[in-house]
Amino acid sequence: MINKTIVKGLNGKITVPGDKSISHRAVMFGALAEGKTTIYGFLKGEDCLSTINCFRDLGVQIKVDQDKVEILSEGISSFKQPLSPLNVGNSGTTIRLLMGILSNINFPTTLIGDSSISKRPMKRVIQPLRQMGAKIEAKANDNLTPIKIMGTQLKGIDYKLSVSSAQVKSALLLAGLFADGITTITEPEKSRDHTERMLSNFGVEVNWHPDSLKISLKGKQKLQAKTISVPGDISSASFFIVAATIVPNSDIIIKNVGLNPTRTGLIDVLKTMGASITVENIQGEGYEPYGDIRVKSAQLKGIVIGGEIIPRLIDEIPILALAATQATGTTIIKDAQELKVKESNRIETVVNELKNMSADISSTDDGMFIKGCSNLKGTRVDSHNDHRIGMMLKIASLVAEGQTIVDNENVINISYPHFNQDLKSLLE
Ligand code: SPQ
Repeated sequence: MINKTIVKGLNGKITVPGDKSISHRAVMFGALAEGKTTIYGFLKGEDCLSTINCFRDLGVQIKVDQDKVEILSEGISSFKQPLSPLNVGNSGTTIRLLMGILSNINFPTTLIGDSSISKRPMKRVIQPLRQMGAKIEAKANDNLTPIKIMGTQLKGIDYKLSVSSAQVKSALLLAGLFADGITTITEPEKSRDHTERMLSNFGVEVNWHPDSLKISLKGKQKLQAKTISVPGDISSASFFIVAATIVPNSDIIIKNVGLNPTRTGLIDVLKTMGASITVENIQGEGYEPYGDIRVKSAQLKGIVIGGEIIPRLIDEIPILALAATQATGTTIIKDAQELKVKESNRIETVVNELKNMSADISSTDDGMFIKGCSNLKGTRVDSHNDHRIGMMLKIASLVAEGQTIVDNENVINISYPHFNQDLKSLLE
């Protein structure tokens, strides 16, 4: 519970936990490679631990230490048939990327998850995998969990995605990696490219360029085990970037944040809205760039957000909506229909919960309208078991009059187990 009257500004330095998308991929690629892969900066959030558990169930040796994760594997051919269904918990990334990997394996598997996963669409992955020859069955007209995969030898395809999705793209690239022939994927807009970058890092030949919408690779390639350092998650940092912007008298530094250009849309948009954000000490060019982000309080102004930038900030829209409630003028978020199929329907949950706090916000079919300079009021709100909604509401409580209680806030452990400690340290 936080009371606005006692919030004097956010000050100090924090280091956010490792990037969730990169942590998942590091475990998967380490399991697919031959030899020992060591991962530093791994995110020990519930989603990434689900990925580890699935690969352990497939017989891969994975050791989780205080500062690193070690994976010992002899590659995909050494995977063993699991004794029970693989449980991905709440993680869309785990289930979709695993579908690509498991379609090539010579034994059957079943994938299940929690109640949120059981509502998320899987047809977008199943359809192209079937075109590659995969034998997959799913509930509700091939769309919902449980997913049953028979396992067979796939063949490469040339496939144009109808929605921009890093998970679909990655699932197909991982399937193509062990298929016969060449797999080529074209996206309508550029989604996050961690898979492409990490494939190159593990020694796979990928025909890819950071500015291109087309990626292709030849099948039957081997991955070489690696040491990987995971930068801080910009999606986790975004909650504090917005908090320091909208809470007066704030000045914070967030260290070692991933700055992959496919993920930095929030910084671009907030700067256009008038935020005071500077990025310093940029390192790691070529692989996954990272640096320190300094944020000071600033008055924002409303803008229109849509088009090709949406995939570059899709997970940051809940916190961006909160920022817009404190901006002057109106903010329109459009072209963001994908929000409806995340851990919750994020158009509905953002609009309803911010409305509960007296924001002037309404939903549209592909986004939301937000009238700014709202005096938010503390009340009882709900995360809807969506980690990003839970964190957005905790930050909303900093600028709301009176007390805010966030129900089901434990879901924050999905991606940011120390969120409350980091927030407290910046408020002290
Ligand atoms: O893994 P999950 O549950 O899908 O997580 C989310 C999130 O907010 O943490 C989405 F709800 O992030 C996705 C993201 O939206 C992670 C991801 C990835 O690692 O490949 C890609 C994005 O989804 P998409 O639509 O591009 O496939």
